[in-house]
Amino acid sequence: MRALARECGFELAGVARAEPAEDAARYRDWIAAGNAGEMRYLTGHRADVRQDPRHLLPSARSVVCVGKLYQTPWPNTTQFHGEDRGWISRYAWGDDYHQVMRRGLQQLAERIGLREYRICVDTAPLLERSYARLAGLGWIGKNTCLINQQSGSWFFLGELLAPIEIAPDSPPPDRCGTCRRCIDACPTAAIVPGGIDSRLCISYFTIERRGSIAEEMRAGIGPHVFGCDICQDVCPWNRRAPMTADPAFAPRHFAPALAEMAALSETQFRAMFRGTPVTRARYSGFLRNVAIAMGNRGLPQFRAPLEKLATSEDPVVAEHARWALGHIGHK
Ligand code: B12
Ligand code: SF4
Ligand code: SF4
Repeated sequence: MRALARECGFELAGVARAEPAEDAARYRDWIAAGNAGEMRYLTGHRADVRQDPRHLLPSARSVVCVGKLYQTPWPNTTQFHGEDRGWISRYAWGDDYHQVMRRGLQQLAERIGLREYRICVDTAPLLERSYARLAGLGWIGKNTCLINQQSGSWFFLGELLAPIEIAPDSPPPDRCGTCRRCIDACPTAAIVPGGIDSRLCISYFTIERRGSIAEEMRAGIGPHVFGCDICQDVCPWNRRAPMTADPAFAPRHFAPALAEMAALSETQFRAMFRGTPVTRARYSGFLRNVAIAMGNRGLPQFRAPLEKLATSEDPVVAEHARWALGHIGHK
């Protein structure tokens, strides 16, 4: 199975039984504590479906879990200091992984000879990290990412639910030990005892959150305009993480000039980020993020582009630009 998966572009692969995951209660507790914020696709009926993969494919006997590296030889957030630039998180520098993973999983299903199967990549109601851990792909770190001893955590997950019995793998030991670098480095203290409190996480604000972002949370977002990598950048297991061999993840835009981003029309935004995950923020959310990043950078040259954004017809963008104008020159 691992050899076949490798031929389909997946560096990591393993198998778990298609049964309720042993750590499913953690998910229920996480939701009950309000940690999902406004991500409604995680709560209600979708939360119940997550408890058992057979809700997604009743005949499923095995969950084939795969991992695909996306690390490229480009700087980490923690090593980059372009004052006039915003930061896009590593996973969004190249092609949208959903399509790349799906293509590979489709090939894998064909190689195995499956006629009935279900592909899951991120959006399906499946506890991807739980099954990947059970399938031996890694342990769940304190930053909640799945970490592999040789490959670190810069990899995406995908699954093939299959109606055939395949010998399952077993989970590796937890190798975080006494380390707590991710907890200490998180600028918004979003790593809490039950996992990530999305209501505090920069990734949630800049990707998932629609509309206004509470004023008290804006400073913590720093220069991030899409996603956040800090809790992975500081992880010692990522120091020697291998690079992806897939040209799909070659960086297109990683630290764009904020003034140029603020001036993009909606058509230009779509053209620039077409086929990358960044479009998920939508034009309005992206300009809102750019305004916050400019306010946090505080450079005088951002005054003119922010004044223009403050006249936007979009009330959210206009309000965030006014807030940012109040922070220009303060640094
Ligand atoms: C919602 C979501 C988010 C939310 C919430 C994140 C979170 N940590 O819960 C937000 C928007 C914040 C987010 C951010 C990111 N995400 Co996200 N996200 C998801 C999504 C859709 C669901 C995750 C979820 O169910 N969360 C709820 C919690 C309770 O579930 P969980 O963290 O998976 O925990 C389960 C198990 O891990 C286990 N568990 C947790 N802790 C422990 C500890 C031990 C000891 C044990 C035994 C078990 C255990 O219990 C839980 C199940 O009950 C998944 C895809 C999917 N369908 O699973 C992608 C996914 C987790 N995201 C991913 C990525 C890449 C990211 C970002 C790096 C993107 C970015 N650069 O901004 C950040 C990372 C932030 C972080 N530190 O987690 C990848 C992670 C790959 C990996 N190697 O781990 C996934 C798997 C998508 C994919 N298919 O590749 N994400
Ligand atoms: S992604 Fe960023 S904000 Fe979210 S937990 Fe990690 S370091 Fe904190
Ligand atoms: S930084 Fe340390 S505690 Fe956090 S996930 Fe990595 S090894 Fe674990």
